[in-house]
Amino acid sequence: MSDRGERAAVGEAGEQRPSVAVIVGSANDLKRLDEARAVFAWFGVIYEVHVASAHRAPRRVLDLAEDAPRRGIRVLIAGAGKSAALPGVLAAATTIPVIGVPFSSPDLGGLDALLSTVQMPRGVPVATVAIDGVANAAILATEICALADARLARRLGEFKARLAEGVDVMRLLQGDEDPRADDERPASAASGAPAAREAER
Ligand code: AIR
Repeated sequence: MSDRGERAAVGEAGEQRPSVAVIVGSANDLKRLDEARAVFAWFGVIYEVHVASAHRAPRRVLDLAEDAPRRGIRVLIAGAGKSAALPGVLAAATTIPVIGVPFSSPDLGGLDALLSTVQMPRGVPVATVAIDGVANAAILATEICALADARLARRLGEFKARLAEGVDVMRLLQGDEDPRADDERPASAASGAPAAREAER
């Protein structure tokens, strides 16, 4: 399954080629991607989303990994829960960087997926972020893309400057006009819902 609508909806005007592929192990994981979507919208990074399980559809996972460089993908984000083989299998089958996101689950809280994702054998690295750390995965993917993209590098500079001012990261990414943390805001502003804003194109 591939979410092409998402691919078309985000990114710079006129450019439709995704540079990041996000792959999750189950359709049930898609709802976990909202913070990554917010990051990509804020930075104007074009991405695509696929569902492919390393255990249920291993051939599809290998195809995605092998095709990615030819399609211009610069980095893969792979998220899976439980016995999370997906990031490692993708990393085994491609030379582009793989960022792994261990997803939490009720039984072991995500420790199972964390260990499966982070404990890769020497020679096959997966850059593992925190359990459910999809925002950081998307920011790291953006940083990798920015190595060859001056506009993205400038936008990352703006982002870091806003962080240093003490803004609330998710408020900033979600387009809140006043992204200060609650204890920094006037009482009336702190209770208001974040205003929606189109990502910069
Ligand atoms: N998963 C799917 N195939 C292999 C693994 N490890 C993961 C999914 C999901 C969890 O198992 O990434 O987080 C439960 O998947 P489901 O489809 O049973 O809800």
